[in-house]
Amino acid sequence: MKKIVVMGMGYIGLPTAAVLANRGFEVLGVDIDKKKIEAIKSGTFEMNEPGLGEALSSAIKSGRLKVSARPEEADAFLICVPTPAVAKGAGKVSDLSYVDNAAMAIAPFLKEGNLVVLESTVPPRTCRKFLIPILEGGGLKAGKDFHLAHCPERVLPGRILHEVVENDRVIGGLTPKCAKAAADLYGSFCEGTIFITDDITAELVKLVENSYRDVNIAFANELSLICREMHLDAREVIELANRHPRVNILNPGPGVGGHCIAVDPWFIVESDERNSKLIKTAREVNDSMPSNVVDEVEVALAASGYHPGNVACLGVAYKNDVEDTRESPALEIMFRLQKRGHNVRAHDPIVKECPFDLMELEAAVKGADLILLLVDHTVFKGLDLEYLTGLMRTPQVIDTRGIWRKQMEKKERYVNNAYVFQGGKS
Ligand code: SAJ
Repeated sequence: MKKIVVMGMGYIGLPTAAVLANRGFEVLGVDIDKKKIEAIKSGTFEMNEPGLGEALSSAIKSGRLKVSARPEEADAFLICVPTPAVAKGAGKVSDLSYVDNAAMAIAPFLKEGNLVVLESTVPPRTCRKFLIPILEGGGLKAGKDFHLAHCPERVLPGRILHEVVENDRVIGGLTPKCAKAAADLYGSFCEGTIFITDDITAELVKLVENSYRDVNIAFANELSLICREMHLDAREVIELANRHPRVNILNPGPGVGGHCIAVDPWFIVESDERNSKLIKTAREVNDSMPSNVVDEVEVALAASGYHPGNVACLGVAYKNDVEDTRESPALEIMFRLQKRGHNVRAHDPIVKECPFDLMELEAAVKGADLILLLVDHTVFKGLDLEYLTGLMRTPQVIDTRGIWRKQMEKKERYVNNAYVFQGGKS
């Protein structure tokens, strides 16, 4: 196998294309965003993912990675396009329009013996019910004339370049021969173990992984709400419970964001709502967290006498040390605060663009009535709260991630489930 077309130059497709090119494959990266294509070609495309810049520039320089708005004939096609969830009733369902477009674009170029791999996360049976009918539009039969497999991506943003190579992979083939063809390709660049199964099992495995994490985060978040009612420190309760050899509770926070964990559980609910009560409830618990944080802010500001007040929001990304703001609970909280009349000041040294004007740290904090820590970026951990609160009109801090517990130890009082720090000159 020599030539590979990667459909979608996003968080998964772009690093995968760079890794494949650097391993000696001839790769064509395809994206509908022409501006992005031009930026990748000219070497000006930037994504805050460690190691990606170097991998990309060496792939482009070698001439083995090319990019284009249209696919062409190849030996293998990897589909790495987004599969967002869209609102339906009280929940959400998958939007497969990008998979549809990618498959339509590939179909005319499919030849006998080709391999098509779907990496995008999808509801069970999508390969069979949705993808195959489109790909077979050109007259070739899946599993007979061309190979089809689902190989869900599992990389963690912030560690993508490592994990794309090191992680174990689950490969679900439409037939054992399809699985073998895909395993041969992934075996050429994956250092983890490759596990072979059928396509429907692979589709569900991916959803189960992210739902497992969502349910576990929801448990931590639910505990934080219970502790708030009891005026207890949720993080201390969790830390102590985690001393048990078979207990490992995750961290409560302002909600669950990103394009995976906040989305994928809905695909299970969409497939079997009757039996996915726990998964659905976990989504609801995690989705309720932003409004809980807003309530905490309201209580603190009301107590300070400045209501509406100036709120310095630290962190806009969906999680620590990434620039991605998709489904970010921080943004949801900021919009809600703005709607209630508060003056929201946004600071995030990693995020490049967001719907709020990004300010320097001191400008955001000066004259503020509350610092609201929303993301546990590493750079925030060492900030000096004594100094920052000295710049404020009302020296209060709510730390929704628990990164400043040590600094707050002596000064905290609890307002609901967050640490409220009354700093300044006291
Ligand atoms: N979060 C908490 N508390 C925690 C852990 C996370 O509130 O204890 C929050 C984060 O702040 C963030 C959200 O959850 O808002 C999700 O972050 P994450 O680090 O758990 O996961 P993602 O979305 O960045 O990546 C996940 C990973 N899946 C699993 O760990 C099972 C990754 O391996 C997948 O490849 C990725 O989803 C994906 O693309 O599906």
